[in-house]
Amino acid sequence: MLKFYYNPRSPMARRVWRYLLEKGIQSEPILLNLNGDQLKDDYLQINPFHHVPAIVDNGFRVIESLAILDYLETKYPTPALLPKNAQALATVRMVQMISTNELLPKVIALIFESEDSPKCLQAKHNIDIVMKFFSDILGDNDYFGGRYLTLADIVAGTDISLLPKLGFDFKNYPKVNDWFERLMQRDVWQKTELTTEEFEQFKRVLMIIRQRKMRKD
Ligand SMILES: N[C@@H](CCC(=O)N[C@@H](CS)C(=O)NCC(=O)O)C(=O)O
Repeated sequence: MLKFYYNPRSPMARRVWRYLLEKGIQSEPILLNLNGDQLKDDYLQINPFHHVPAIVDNGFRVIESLAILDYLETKYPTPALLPKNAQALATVRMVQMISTNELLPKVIALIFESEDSPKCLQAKHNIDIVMKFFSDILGDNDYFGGRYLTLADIVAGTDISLLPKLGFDFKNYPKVNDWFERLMQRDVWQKTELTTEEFEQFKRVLMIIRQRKMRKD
């Protein structure tokens, strides 16, 4: 069976977790608490960068959440969560990459930086740019790829879901707001959304990982 190494509070692992649930793909979940268990030799053999998520499928290892999603989507193409149309596919990829490269690092900055610090204000400014971009892309569609859920919604929806927990609402972005509410009505999303307490645990884990990284650097 497909082995899925994850932590339910990690946004990157949550992307894959939600994908597996949306597609109904059976897996053997292997929980890493990220309290040092990701640094043990047996896990470093799977992911030398000691991150979750990772999967091992019949001995084939894949790390990096976006690569895992591509691997699984190719292996389990139905129902399709990647469009075939060139423009829709490019849009889905753009949203995935913008969420990963532009949004998530700024969300993490909001967690670490004190409110009204220059870094926090800059992060909020960049998040606003992403929200405007996402609003334009959504237009009158239900989801980023059109009428149906795609990998773009899973990735961006999972990353964006941290924002309300940090006091950032979407009232200036009604299209993002409607899309987010639509996602949150889905069974899988209701079952897997972080509680306030789980989010506080996630922040503590992030803090520990960050301190370890700063000591190493
Ligand atoms: N680019 C990777 C990043 C994964 C990542 O940063 N995972 C974090 C949790 S969100 C982690 O496992 N950190 C543990 C560590 O750095 O020791 C991906 O998309 O899979």
